[in-house]
This record gives sequence, C-alpha cells and structure tokens, in this order.
Amino acid sequence: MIKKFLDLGKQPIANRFLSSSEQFKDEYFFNLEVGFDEDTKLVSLLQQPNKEQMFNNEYPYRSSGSETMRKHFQMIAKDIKEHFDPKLVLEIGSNDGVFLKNFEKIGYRHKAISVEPCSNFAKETRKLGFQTYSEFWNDQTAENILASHGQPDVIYSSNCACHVSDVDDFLRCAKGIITDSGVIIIEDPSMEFVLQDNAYSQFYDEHAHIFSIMSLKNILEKNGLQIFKVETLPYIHGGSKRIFAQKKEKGTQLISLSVYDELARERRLGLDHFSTYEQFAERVEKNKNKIIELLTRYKNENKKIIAYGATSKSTTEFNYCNIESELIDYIVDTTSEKIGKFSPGKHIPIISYEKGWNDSIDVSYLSAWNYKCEIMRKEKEYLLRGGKFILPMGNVEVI
Ligand code: DWN
Repeated sequence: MIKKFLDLGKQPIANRFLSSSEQFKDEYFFNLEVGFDEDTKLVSLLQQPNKEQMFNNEYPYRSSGSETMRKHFQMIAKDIKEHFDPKLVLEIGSNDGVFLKNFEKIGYRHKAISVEPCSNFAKETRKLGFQTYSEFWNDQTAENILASHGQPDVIYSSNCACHVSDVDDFLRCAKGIITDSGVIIIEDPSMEFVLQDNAYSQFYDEHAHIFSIMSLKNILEKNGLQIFKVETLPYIHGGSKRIFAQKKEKGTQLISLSVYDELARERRLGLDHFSTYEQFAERVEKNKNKIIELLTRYKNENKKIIAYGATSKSTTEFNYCNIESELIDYIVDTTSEKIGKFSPGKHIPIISYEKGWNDSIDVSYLSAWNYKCEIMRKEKEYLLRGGKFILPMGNVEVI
C-alpha cells in the first residue's frame, strides 16, 4: 500500500523553460505528492506527467554542464573497462554523450551504443560516431538492439532508472537483453542523502522514484536480478548510490559486503518505516519557512539577490516556497539552451553567467547546491569581497 507523506503543491515541468511571457498562461502544472510503498519500501511520486511532456527534442539539461560530472563519467568508463572488459556496453539515457565520449578515448568506440529519447541529444551522440536509438527504453527498443548488435554484457544507466514510472518494466527489459553473466549498473540520487540533507527538491516531475538500496533490492529480486555491489557517491547530484546487479540464477559475481552494510545502515536509519518519512516532511516545512525568512530579510536590507544555476531542483524549491522575481532578480546559468528564458512556474529570468555574474551581487541562492565544492572553488573572489551564498538544503546555511 502506498501512503502519502509529502505535498509539494502545484508544480510545472521542471525542465520546460519558457521562451516568452506569452507562454505563461498556458503553462502545465500538476500536484507534486510523494508516497511510501509499505511493501517494496519504494518512495515515489503519486502522479507523474506523461513522459513525452518531459523528455522530448527540446530537453535542455546537459549532463556535461559541470566539471564534476565530466570527471565522474570519465572515471566510471575507465572502471567498467578495467573490471568487466565488456564486448558491448549499452547506455540507457545517454543525454549529450558525456559518458559515451570516454569510450573513444579508451579505444572502445565500437563497443558502446545507447538509447536516448530526447532526439536533440541523440543527434549529438550519433555525430560523435555512437549508434544511438532515439527511443524510450522498452521491449521494442531492446529487440531492435538485439537484432543489430547482439547482447550487451554491460548496461550502464545514470540518472535514468529513477525517471521511469514503470521501473519493473525498465529492469525486465534490461534483464531480457544482457548476457547471462552480464552486469547492470544503475546510479541515481539516494533516499538516504535526501533524508540526511532535507533534500526535498530531489522530488520533481522527472524523478518518479528516489531509491533506497532496500527498495531497489526488492524490485530487482522481483525481476530475477540481484545486487552484488553498492558504491556511495557523496558528491554526485547531492548524494547518489551506484548499484551493480546481475541475473539472480546465472550471475557470476560474488556478493560484496557493501550490500549487507548498506542494507543494515538503512534499517538503522529507519528507511523501512513510514514514520521516518513523516518526520522528514515536518523538516521540509521548517526549511521552507527558514528560507523565506532569510530571503525576505536580505531583501528588506536592500541586498541584490540572484540564484546560481537554473536547476530542476530549484523548480521545486521556488514553486514550493513561492520564491518569485520580487525576491530573486535573476538566475545565472552556463547552459545555452536555458539562457534568455524564464524559469518554470515562477518565471524568473535566466541570464548567462558572463552577463549576470558581477560585482553588484550581494547574495546568491545556490540552486546548484549539489556542486557546492566546484562552485566555491570557482567563486573564491566573490566570497573574498564579502559575497554570500545561501545553501538551501540541510538546515539552510549562509556561506
Ligand atoms: O536527473 C537529473 C539530474 C541528474 O540532472 C535530470 N532529471 C535533470 C538534472 O537535474 P538538475 O537540473 O537539478 O541538475 P544540475 O546538474 O544540478 O544542474 C546544474 C545547472 O547549473 C545546469 O543548468 C548547469 C548550471 N551550472 C552553472 O551554470 N554553473 C552548473 C555549474 C556547476 C556551474 O558552475
């Protein structure tokens, strides 16, 4: 039974940035509510917009938009080569090819193919020389791949499984296509970090689920799969977990201690109890009040406040906390697809970093809070001259 614990109000499509004010009146909104499944222990949105509304040829988010993520994908590509020496890697959800690109560098170009439903990005990876299926991941796509390339022995999927409403189907299709000793590697934001950091803004339309290891174990087992290793990625997207899975009956990898450790820790933290999520919802409400109070105080002191990074997470934060352009003058971002547009729901203008980042700024709301380390390194001068960053997650901090 799924029990609701969080209501984040009316929310728009998190990555649909609006080109002009004429589009404001027709903007689509849905109720962003989150629930806990007592049986599988999975945390999911109670309703998700149609996938075509979210993932299409205008999808603006580039996975290559930060140094942190570029390095992250470089490292995992190298690890996959070293540990599994695959004959064929299939990436599900390849975005702009930031992971695939590395296969060229390590001499594996013809050993990597991908699936990416956003055709603007699929076009880019094809240009790089990687066969890309511009489709949603399903039985038909798996069949087409099988017919043209044979069975992959590694499937890698970063920040994609949690986007799929029918995660059973996602896993069933993956199991159906890999070799008997094949490995499925999945990484997504982790429920443990969401609870630890009050990171409620990991919930938005695209994130149909936020996984715990215990929920993934249950769903994988239901689909004949088994986790054999877990890695913690504290600096990736606000804290992620990477799981390695294999066919339960045919897999050849030994089960690492990391699996038992993770499950035991999650039980200690109460991730299997509804009350843990109810308490989280209370902290979220407090976070909202605190952030509004802080921004209002700075505004009353005539400080110039902007936001740093037009993120999906800030769509949730701004709409839930009702943060509009009266409080935040504009958002700076480096992504060409977002510059010159307006943020979803609250319609705050997005300006290029070159134009918008200057000495007149007193306070920056760090909407790209998951890149805190990278941004603090880059913006030392701003901090030295007295500029402040607001960290909206956790207990709301000012740096
Ligand atoms: O699952 C998803 C995650 C992994 O990525 C997707 N559904 C969408 C996306 O979520 P997000 O939009 O919250 O992701 P980011 O990576 O937190 O977005 C960062 C934004 O900030 C980008 O638009 C790039 C921008 N940025 C910037 O302008 N200057 C980022 C950095 C590091 C910078 O220095």
